[in-house]
Amino acid sequence: MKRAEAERLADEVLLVVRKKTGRFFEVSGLAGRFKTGEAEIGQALKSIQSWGYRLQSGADGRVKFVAAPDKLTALEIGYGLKTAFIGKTILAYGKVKSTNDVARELADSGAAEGTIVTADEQTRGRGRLGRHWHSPAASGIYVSIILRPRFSPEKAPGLSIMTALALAQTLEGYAPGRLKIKWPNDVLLAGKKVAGILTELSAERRRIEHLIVGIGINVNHQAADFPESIRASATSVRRAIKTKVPRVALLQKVLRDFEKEYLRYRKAMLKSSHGKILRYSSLLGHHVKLMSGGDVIQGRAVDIDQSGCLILQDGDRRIAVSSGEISDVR
Ligand code: BTX
Repeated sequence: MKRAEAERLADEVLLVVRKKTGRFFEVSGLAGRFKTGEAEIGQALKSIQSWGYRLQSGADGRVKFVAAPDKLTALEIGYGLKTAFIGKTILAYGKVKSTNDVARELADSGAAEGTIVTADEQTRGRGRLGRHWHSPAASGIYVSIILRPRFSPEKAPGLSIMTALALAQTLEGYAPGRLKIKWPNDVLLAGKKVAGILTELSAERRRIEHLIVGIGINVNHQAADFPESIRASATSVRRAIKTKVPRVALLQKVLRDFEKEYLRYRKAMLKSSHGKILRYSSLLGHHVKLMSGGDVIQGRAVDIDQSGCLILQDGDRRIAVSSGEISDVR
């Protein structure tokens, strides 16, 4: 049997045995079902185990599926993913420089809306303004989502806060009541940064070519996994709830919540999510100082409008800021 054929057989055997987790299958029965020999099925079962799946062999050549590995492979992420179009195509890598860079190349060569790129580790994970996003192996989620919305480029900035809202809602299921959104693109857990968002736009005149939404989530990091420089300001889900969290299931929920919010955003921007955003926002009511397009702006944060702008009140003046770097909050 050729290698590709053997792999396909292993894929199919895996699908059959995992559908009935806990039930024993006769190897001879599987051979009959796939019209092949028992030796080939034995080989397929070995391959499946080498991928990290746990199988249990019983008496008389029977075998049952026990558990899947918590590995960010395309097969695992796609298995049972309940989305309409986000993650219908999945490219899952072990190690890349930046998933946003891979996604941009794919988008430039025509990848469909909803295509996602994930990595177990990033060597040059990027934050905003050329900053670094610490992305160690086997502990975080690093995913980039390709979007091709039909709205105009001015509506793009609000997608960061929309994504932050989706992430806050997902993580709320793990650490109820402890999530906040810090405009424009941070998600805080117990007051520390647990996730970041990097949205990159490619547009021509009045039309969006594509948008890449890059999401980094600290999932199972221990304190020592963070470099000294961010140890006090960063956290992970595991640090906050003292339990290791399966990354595949978390990513599937993220993709689902992201899709829900994105569909709302396409219809009416943040109109129907406005109340939730205000509830999660960490800045409202505070005096905020920020840098935006070379200017220093300050005032009391009073709202986040339907396009994702932060609204500051400075005396009689109301200032809408579409993007910026917060330097002080009081
Ligand atoms: P940001 O510019 O808001 O945040 C970057 C800053 O956050 C850094 O300067 C550092 O102080 C701090 N930081 C770095 N790494 C971490 C971390 N793991 N946890 C908490 N704080 C950290 C945020 O930019 C946007 C991050 C997006 C990352 C995703 S991962 C998938 C995709 N690919 C890629 O290269 N970037 C995105």
